[in-house]
Formats: sequence, structure tokens, C-alpha cells
Amino acid sequence: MTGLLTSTSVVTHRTCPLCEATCGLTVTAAAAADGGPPAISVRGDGDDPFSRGYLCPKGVALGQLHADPDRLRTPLIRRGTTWTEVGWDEAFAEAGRLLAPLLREHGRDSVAVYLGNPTVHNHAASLYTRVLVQALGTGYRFSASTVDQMPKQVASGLMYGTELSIAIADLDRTDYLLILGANPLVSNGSLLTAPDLPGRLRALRRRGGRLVVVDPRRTRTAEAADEHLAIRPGTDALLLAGLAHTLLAEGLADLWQAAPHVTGLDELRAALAPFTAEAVAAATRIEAGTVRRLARELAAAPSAAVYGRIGTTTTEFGTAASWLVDVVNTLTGNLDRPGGVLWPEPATGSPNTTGEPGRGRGVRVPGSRRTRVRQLASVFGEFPVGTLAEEIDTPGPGRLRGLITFAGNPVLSTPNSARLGAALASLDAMVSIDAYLNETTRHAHVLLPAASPLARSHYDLVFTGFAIRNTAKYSPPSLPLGEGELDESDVLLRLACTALGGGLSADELDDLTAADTARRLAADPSSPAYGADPVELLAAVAHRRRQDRLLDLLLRGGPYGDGFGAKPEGLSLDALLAAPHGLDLGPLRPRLPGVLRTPSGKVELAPPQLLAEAQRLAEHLDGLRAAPDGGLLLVGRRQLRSNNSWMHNVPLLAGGSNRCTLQLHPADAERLGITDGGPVTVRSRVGELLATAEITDTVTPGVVSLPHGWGHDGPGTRAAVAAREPGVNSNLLTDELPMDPLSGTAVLNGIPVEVLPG
Ligand SMILES: Nc1nc2c(c(=O)[nH]1)N[C@H]1C(S)=C(S)[C@@H](COP(=O)(O)OP(=O)(O)OC[C@H]3O[C@@H](n4cnc5c(=O)[nH]c(N)nc54)[C@H](O)[C@@H]3O)O[C@H]1N2
Ligand SMILES: Nc1nc2c(c(=O)[nH]1)N[C@H]1C(S)=C(S)[C@@H](COP(=O)(O)OP(=O)(O)OC[C@H]3O[C@@H](n4cnc5c(=O)[nH]c(N)nc54)[C@H](O)[C@@H]3O)O[C@H]1N2
Ligand code: SF4
Ligand SMILES: [Mo]
Repeated sequence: MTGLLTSTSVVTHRTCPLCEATCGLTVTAAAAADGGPPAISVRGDGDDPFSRGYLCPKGVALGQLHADPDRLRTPLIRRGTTWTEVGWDEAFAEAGRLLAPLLREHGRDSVAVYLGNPTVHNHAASLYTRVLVQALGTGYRFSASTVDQMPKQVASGLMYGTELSIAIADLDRTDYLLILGANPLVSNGSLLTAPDLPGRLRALRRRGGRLVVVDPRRTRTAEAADEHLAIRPGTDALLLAGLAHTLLAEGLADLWQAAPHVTGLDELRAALAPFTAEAVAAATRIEAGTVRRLARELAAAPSAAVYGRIGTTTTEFGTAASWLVDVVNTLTGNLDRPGGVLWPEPATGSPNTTGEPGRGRGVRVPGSRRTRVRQLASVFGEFPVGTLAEEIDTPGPGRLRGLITFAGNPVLSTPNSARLGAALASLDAMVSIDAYLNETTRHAHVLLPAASPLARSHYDLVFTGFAIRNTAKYSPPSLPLGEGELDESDVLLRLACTALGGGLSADELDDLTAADTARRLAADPSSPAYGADPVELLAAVAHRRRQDRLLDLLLRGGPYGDGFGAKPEGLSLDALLAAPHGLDLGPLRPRLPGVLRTPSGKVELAPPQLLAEAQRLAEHLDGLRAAPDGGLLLVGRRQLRSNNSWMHNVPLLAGGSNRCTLQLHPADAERLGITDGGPVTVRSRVGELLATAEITDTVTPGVVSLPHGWGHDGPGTRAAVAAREPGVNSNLLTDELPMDPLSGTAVLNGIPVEVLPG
């Protein structure tokens, strides 16, 4: 542990791991006079070049999270409903005892893995979950991606050649920002890593820029915008197609700097023919004149960026919407333009910074494997999480019998969660690694605790790839691990060794992992370590352990790396250790054509899979125009002091505005006889729940909204604070059957529901 040591307190600087904004924090741990646990205070780090002191209430709450008595600190084994604290050796032995027979008798595919959202929020978890999954050798991989951003990855993969090549809105320089289905003033941004979104959006308007928000709710972000358009849920792809059609029909399309690198314009034009402004207007509830004006404004702005998030991806046309966002960015000349959308160049590398620049193998969509029950295709090596329950509870050969969950709570966060909860209860073996005994992990037979975020090192391997500036920051642990606690690298490696059936130690498996990383760098023509002897690369980082050794390899062999001495001014972990507030590596730069990894070496505006989606969208449009505008549609919403399904047990964040209410419009409330604060029953195809009504004109008529991640009143969990205001689980209502087909992503917005008083 490094840090500024005074007589009574240790001060460290670190990156907040809770959301994608990656704020810099200053953590002060003051020793208690009686030798008890230190008093922890968390502030914004004014010297962090990216966040400049910004933080939100969740960052402040990390101290209370660390101290939370309900946070798990000891491995647990469950027999029936009784949990017993055990040592680590016994816990891994029990995991092996349960998993080994399944793997042996039913094959590697009988045990699934589910990786939850916090996996991507620190480098130990990102690096060593890969090792665990490989050791397990299962094809049944699930993650929160298929209730989140997978559509954007599919669209970007098809257009640019890798699923991580997401073009990022150049927020600080744009003149016009069109936001669809995101509420960054509350979520603090997603696939748009930028600390202080509220300040950056204010700055956009202060410099004369225009902000337009498309959302069925008048969100905080909509309130702060120049214009708010209350769209009908689930129809963003149609609006975007209408914008693209208008640009082409009115001769406004001009690709500028991207023009020489783009292919497929003619096919695109033909595919967009049905989506006139008039045709999409009734379906989206956005007037044709407004559609045309938006298109003209986007084309006329010196620079503009269209940005879509959860409200656009978790719908039946998530991939089409994600594609059309970039189609509009391209047609308005904003692809690869400062102030438009650009690709980051992360310091630890990305699939679009490695290999031969400008060309590659592209992506394979749909994937090559199929689920057992519904025969749905894999996507980038994983299966849709909406199929997890049926793969467990449908009898027959090949049924899933075991599950490992890491940092996930799918019983609250995935569709038709009642079915999933029941399915988990039937498993022969379930092992979870988590910070809490919650709605999901209560089904585990072995529950392995995750250490406090303050007691581990941190580097943002993932979100540096989606950030509006190129940055690099390493955080050492702020506090030591508690007695008996293990770093997640050790937990994951030891579990991986267990899955391999013994014979290897965690250190040996880690050495193999590091050697593999070194070999890849030495073989990569884009790496400054190209052609080196991997043994020498490993020797150069031999003084480091675990994730920090792997990180040092990636940094030194990455796009800014020191090449293990070849470029002495370049980056290394030492360079980051010397800059505890982090390094700014500059604004995003145009990267065409080098960023591309498509087989054609071009931006693919009209890949066949997406043209087929346009066809499906056209049929959907016909259907919407033919059908009467029916009942109520349920959408979600995020809350500032909440973090998906967790952090509800931290007293600082509990209560107040964090209310799990069903919002509905006064006109709907009156029609249905519902009173503010009164009970309402909400029913969908898959389930029913009782919620508290909140009547508000911030939701558009015909739309109701319930936040996700609540429902902490189930049996067998351990979260005393959260249980006091449990809320209800909105995913009791969401349906696992409809899906965005190419991405396997669940539909979590625009769910048809019936709402009744009482
Ligand atoms: N209806 C509806 N459903 C949604 C969404 C929606 O908008 N509407 N959003 C979806 C989205 S975008 C996401 S990302 C998912 C999230 O879905 P999940 O990832 O399944 O759920 P989280 O609530 O993020 O749960 C994270 C879990 O990780 C644990 N944890 C926290 N930190 C660590 C750590 O460092 N290590 C380990 N091992 N465990 C840790 C927490 O205790 C918690 O149990 O939910 C999705 N579900
Ligand atoms: N405070 C807080 N911050 C978070 C999280 C959290 O739980 N709490 N979760 C984090 C995670 S995992 C993620 S992925 C990000 C997500 O970041 P965002 O996408 O910004 O999150 P949301 O607030 O869910 O915003 C989605 C918006 O889409 C709207 N919407 C719903 N349906 C539609 C539709 O059909 N069309 C349009 N145009 N809009 C629609 C909703 O009303 C909502 O305002 O937030 C991250 N940050
Ligand atoms: S916005 Fe809040 S939760 Fe997100 S990184 Fe910053 S302090 Fe952490
Ligand atoms: Mo997410």
C-alpha cells in the first residue's frame, strides 16, 4: 500500500469503481484512537485531470460500503437454509466437490457462468474472470451485456470490425448533441465515460451548443436540454431511420472526412426508403416536421453527435437503433470528426489497436453456437441471459446443472426473474462470488466474499475504451484487506484451479496467464514490444504480482507503452505510480482508416445482417401503422443514489428520493382511478406486482415507469438497511421471450402492462 502517511491518517487517490464516469477520489483513512477500524472519508480529487474534483453521492458512500457489517467477509457454505462460515480452503474444496461430478459426468457445458456489471469495473475482475471461464471450459457464458449494451457492440462490430469499436460522442467539443434513451444527469453516462456529465452538458449549452433529448419521460437531462421529445417507447430505431431517410432524401448527406473510407451507401439508401418522416411520425409520436427539422439541424451544425443508450438498446430493435445512430453520425459528416464521434485509443490497447491497422477479420454475427431450448445464436461467445432460466428448468439432455455467478444479481436484473429465481433453487451446484448475500447469491451452495473496493488496486481496462478523452490512472489499494480476506485475483485463480481439477496452483496458473499475455504482445505488429522475446518481457515485470503484473505488460506493450525500454518516455505502471492523480493523454483523435478491422478495410454502412434488420423494422412499422395505439407501456428509470440492484444497503444512500414508485401520468391515473401514493397492481404477460403510485406529468401519457434493481424483501438475504425500504422488482414484469435477435438482448423497456388500483 502506498499513500501519504501522517501520524494518524493515510491519504490515497483512486478511481471510483461504481459507475462508468471513473471519477477521481481522495480517500482519507484516519486511525481510530482505540485501534478499531479507521474512519474513512471520501472526497472528489481536485487534482484528477479528468474529473477535477467531481463526484456523486455514491462515491462518498464507498466508506460506508467498506464498513457495512452486512458486507461479506468470510466464505459461506449453505446446507438447506443454514449458512456456515468456513475457511477458504474448505470453501474451495466444497466448490470442487460440487462441481467436479457435474463436469465429469455431464460435460463442461453443464455448468454456466454469469458475469455481472461490476466485473468490468476493475482490472482484477476483468482479467481473471477470463481465466476462470477458460478453465471451466463451458460454452454457457452469460453476462449483463445482454440486458445492456450488446446491441451497440453488434452494430459497431459489423460496421467497424470489432465489437469494442464503439464510436464515442466528443462531448467537450460538439456543437449539437442528440441524446436518445439516456439520462446522464442521473446515470452519469454510459458508453460515454466522462466525469461530471452535468457540468459538461452545461458547458455545451454555454458555448452555444444545442442539446436535444428523446425520452418518454421528462428526465433531469431533458429538463436541462433545449428541447425534449417524448417518444413512444420502443420506436427510436424508426425515428433514427426517419432522420437518415430525410438526410438522404433532402440531399443533406455529406460524409466529409469519412467519405473515402465508407462503403454501402447505395444499399443503405434503398433499405431506408420506407422510413419517410411522415411514415415514422405516427408510430413514434414525433411529428414529421420535427423529424425533418432535427435532420436539417444535425446536418447544418458545425459538428454534431447522436448518442443512444439503455432506452434504445434494450428494445426489440436495439441493434437497428444502435446502427442507425452511427448511420446518422456518418451521413452528417460527424464520423471520425472532432465534435462528432471518435474512437478512443486506450493505453492498454484494444482489438482496434492491435494487429494490422485498417483491416481485419471482422466479426461473426450471428455466432456459431445455439442454445439448447430456443436455438438462439451466441453473440461474441455468450448466450442471451434471457435464456438462462429455461436452460436450467427445461428437462432433457444438456440441461444446465451448475452455475457460477460473479458480481451479478440476475434474479433482480434480468427478465422474468421469478422464473430465474425458481430455476436457481433447483441447481445441483451454484458458486457465487459477491459482496452480499442477496436475492441471487442466496441460492448458492458456496458463497465467496468479494473484498471492499477500497482494499484493491484499480485500473479501468474497460472504460478507458469508451471515454471522451484518452486517460490512464492506476490506483493502489487505499486500505489493507481485512483479516482473512482474499483479493479477487486469488479467489478467481483458485476457483479456476478447482475447475481444472487440481494439479495447478494459483501462482502457476497466473504465470501461464502472464506468459500468454507476453507472447501475444511479442507477436502483435502494432505493439512496441513486437518481435521481443516473451521471456524478456516477463522478466521486466517479474517484480509485480497478479493483475498488476498483467497490467504492466499491457501498458508497456500498448499504444503509448515504453516497449519495455525501447521508448523510455512511454507508459508503464511505474509511470502511473508516479502520477497518482492520473494522466491525461489528450483528446480523441481521428483514427480512420487505421481503426478499422473489417475484411473490406471500409466502414460498412450496410452489412447484410443490418439490412435484414431494416427490413424487419419496415415490417414492424407497417404493423404499428395498422394496429391501434393500445395500452400502457412500462419503461425503467435510474436513480442518482442507486446502483442497479446494490448499494441499497448503504445508509448514506437509503431513503429520500430513492423511491421505487410506479410513475404514471395524471390523465392515466384519473382514467384508472389511481391516487397518488396509493397501491397499484401492475400486470404483464409474465407476472404481477404491487407498487406505490406516483402521479407525475414527467411521464408521457400511456407510459408508466418503475426503476429496476429493487425488491429486497425476499427471504434469506442479508441486507438489513435495504430490507427497510425494499421496493419491488420490476423484472417480475419483463418478459424473457421477446429479444433483439442479433444481439440476444432482452427487451426491458416498452413492456405492455395493465395497471389497476389496489
Ligand atoms: N428492467 C431493467 N432491468 C435492468 C436494467 C434496466 O435498465 N431495466 N439495466 C440492466 C443493466 S444496464 C445492467 S448493467 C444490469 C446489472 O445486472 P447485474 O450485474 O446482474 O446486477 P448488479 O445489480 O449490478 O449486481 C452487482 C452484484 O455484484 C456485487 N458486487 C459489487 N461489487 C463487487 C465486486 O467488486 N466483486 C464481486 N464479486 N461482486 C461485487 C453486488 O453485491 C451485486 O450483487 O441490470 C440490467 N437490468
Ligand atoms: N445512479 C445510477 N447510475 C447508473 C446506474 C444506476 O443504476 N444508478 N447504472 C449504470 C449502468 S449499469 C448503466 S448501463 C448506465 C445506463 O445509463 P442510461 O442509459 O443513461 O440510464 P437510464 O437512466 O436507465 O436511462 C435510460 C432512459 O431511457 C428512457 N427510455 C425508456 N424507454 C425508452 C425508449 O423506448 N426510447 C427512448 N428514447 N428512451 C427510453 C428512460 O425513460 C430513461 O430515462 O447507468 C449507469 N449509471
Ligand atoms: S459519478 Fe459517482 S458513482 Fe460514478 S464514478 Fe463518479 S463518484 Fe463514482
Ligand atoms: Mo449497465
